[in-house]
Amino acid sequence: MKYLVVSDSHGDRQILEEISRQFQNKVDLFIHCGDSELPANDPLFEIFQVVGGNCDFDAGYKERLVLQTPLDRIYVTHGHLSNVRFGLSQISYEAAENDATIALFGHTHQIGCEVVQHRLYLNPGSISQPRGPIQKKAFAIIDASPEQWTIQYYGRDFQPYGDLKFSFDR
Ligand SMILES: [Mn+2]
Repeated sequence: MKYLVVSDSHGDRQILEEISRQFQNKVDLFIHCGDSELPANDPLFEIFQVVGGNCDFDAGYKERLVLQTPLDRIYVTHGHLSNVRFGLSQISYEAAENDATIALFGHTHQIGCEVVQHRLYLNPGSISQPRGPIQKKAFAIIDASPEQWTIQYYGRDFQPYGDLKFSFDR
């Protein structure tokens, strides 16, 4: 199963539209981790499962989502409510409470993924305003199998970044 994850587009609606068009029928799930700065009833969110971020003021957004797939239970939150700037301890409690195999978040605009105690934590970075040591505008696709997660980060040209591919055993 493939899950496409994007975050922190900050008003850049067009790239979300392009991503959804480019990857329709190629992934099983589109997820936006917040700070889209779009209205919560934007038609794009019939495609993307979305949460609200600290820059989303529309009351129609949920703060957290739990998505069930045949292989995973995916916890999604923007991250500001889980203090992800200060590490993953709080989000790990929330993910554990929800029996999640994957925790997705954004907020820091920094690309990152790791597996701790059989749970994948992933930040797709920002598709518009990257920060931190890896200055690349990015989104991620998680390819989930029963044994592994393989993560590939992509750029705005829909091409994979050769140096941003990761594989983890479950
Ligand atoms: Mn943001």
